[in-house]
Amino acid sequence: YFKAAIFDLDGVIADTARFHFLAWQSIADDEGFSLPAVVDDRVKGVDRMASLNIVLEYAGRTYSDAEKEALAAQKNERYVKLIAGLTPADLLPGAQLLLDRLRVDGIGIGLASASRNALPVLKALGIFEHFNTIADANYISHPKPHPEIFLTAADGLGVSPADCLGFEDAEAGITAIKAAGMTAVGVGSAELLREADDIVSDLTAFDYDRYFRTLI
Ligand code: B16
Ligand code: MG
Repeated sequence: YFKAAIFDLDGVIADTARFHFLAWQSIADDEGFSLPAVVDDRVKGVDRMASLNIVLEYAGRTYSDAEKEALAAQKNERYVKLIAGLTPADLLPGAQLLLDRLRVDGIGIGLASASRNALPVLKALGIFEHFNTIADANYISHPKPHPEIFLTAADGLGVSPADCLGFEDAEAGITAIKAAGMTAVGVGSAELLREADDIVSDLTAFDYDRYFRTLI
């Protein structure tokens, strides 16, 4: 049995990936180019500046560092506006029940999110109190697929990586979990998340008793 669960945020717990994509699309619109749908998957789990670099591949010209800083800031302003209306209804299916069960069973709960907006998102969704430790992009230096963010969360929980189960919707995230020496549950497309040890379409399909000991 595992002693801790470490979650990615966007696309695993929170239905926010669509807002990231919308914000990038509006930046592309302003700049006069369009984004193919595949960008939605390409920016999943990828930090803000690296996401911008992916977006600008479709721009047809190069941008200076100063221009990039300005566009990244603009995208974030728009994203922050889009998430201002988040409520517990924006939790993804199965997330609330899983977090509640883990808490009741005394399993450590950690967050490993590339988003610098993770804290306000958790608070708006009403699940901030469930987390025993939070590792987000504000506190780490190597983005996913580097294992640092998952190792930081395990450290915060005081649990060794081998006893942690990681949940991710992004390929880079699964790679990070595996590189950290943890077991990976992919949430979403089996095609994209091939490296995962287990794959579920969403958290309602997660087989709790296979991984965690139920106390009551
Ligand atoms: P921010 P996760 C990631 O969060 C998103 O999947 C990714 O699309 C986004 O660019 C990144 O956070 C940075 O977000 O601009 O808010 O810092 O999936 O790792 O929880
Ligand atoms: Mg994600």
